[in-house]
Amino acid sequence: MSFSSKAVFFTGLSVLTLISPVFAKDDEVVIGLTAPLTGDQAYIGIGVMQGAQMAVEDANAKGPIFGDTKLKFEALDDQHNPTQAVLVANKFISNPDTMGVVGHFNSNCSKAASSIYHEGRVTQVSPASTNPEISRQGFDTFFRVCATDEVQAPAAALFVFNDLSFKRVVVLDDQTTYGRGLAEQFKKKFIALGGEVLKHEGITQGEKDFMPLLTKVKSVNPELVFFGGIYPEMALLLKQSKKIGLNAAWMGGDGIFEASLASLAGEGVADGTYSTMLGVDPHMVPEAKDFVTRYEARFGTIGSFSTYGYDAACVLIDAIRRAGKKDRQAILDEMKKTHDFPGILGPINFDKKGDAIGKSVGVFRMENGKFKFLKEIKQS
Ligand code: ABU
Repeated sequence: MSFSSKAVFFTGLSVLTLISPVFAKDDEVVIGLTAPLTGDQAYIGIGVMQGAQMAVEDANAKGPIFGDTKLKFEALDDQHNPTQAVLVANKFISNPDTMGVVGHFNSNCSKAASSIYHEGRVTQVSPASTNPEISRQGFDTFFRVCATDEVQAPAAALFVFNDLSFKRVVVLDDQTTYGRGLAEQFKKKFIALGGEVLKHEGITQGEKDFMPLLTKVKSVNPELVFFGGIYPEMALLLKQSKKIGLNAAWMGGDGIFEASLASLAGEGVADGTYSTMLGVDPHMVPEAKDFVTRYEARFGTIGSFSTYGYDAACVLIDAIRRAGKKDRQAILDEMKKTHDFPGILGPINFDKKGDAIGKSVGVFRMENGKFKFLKEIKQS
């Protein structure tokens, strides 16, 4: 490992870099990973991290990525906070060894940080940020391996209206980029189908007492409550709705699709909850079997986004391998040429905005504390 003075990077925009310039290591390419690794969303973030980490280890087990160069995995916590996400992105781009980043998990973090990766010409691959606005910002460094909420939310509305035959719903959201966007898209499609939205209210992430809100929800007697948000708040909503005797069904998107929802809500409370997820159960996918088996032997039950972390890292590593050199622009150029990359969740292709093409949505129902697959709705 040697230090190369020619490879000292000064972005001019990163205070971190100006204070402490970082020297490139000739034999190392860093793949960054960022997600919420502490706090109330850590269950899901750590699952993503472990998936991406396994992709890097699998690649290194095959030998150098090119020449004598090996991959190094570096994980940073964005705390699902957009301000922290920008700091993390600046830290990654100021390291001249960083050639790509898997992240962020949360759409508000991906949206805030994507201009930083663009400025540093670092390829960003989100495993999970589903808000459609992120890729409309026009940053050519942004990619994602998941469907967007323009696919997920209408699929949820179709399921509620046609399969469950519910026509009267309440919509709640956590007022984040993801939660609000998902709720709005769900509402739009549900109304277009002929359904009635009795109420649409916002909550705040971190809030603990939803009793006054749920009392209002109960007063309009909905058949179902749709929540655009993440599992910690969903668990409290379920728990408190049971307490006040709100008998509506509940549904959310991929943000609530986390095994710990059951334990956080309390025994049996989350049973019957519907959720969409960005694909089918990975245990059903033959191409994912080897990864799932190895993951579960090492870390325990697979996280809901671990396969996405793995696929996001693998498609990035493939671009680095094809570029054959430590050059951010060359890697980005290769990333744009990705064609039918064999991801464990199916072929990966990107449109011009960096959005994944052809990804489906799965619908699940929690039974005995586990999400059980019900049906797949394909992207049209
Ligand atoms: N899509 C799941 C939750 C993460 C986000 O998009 O904010």
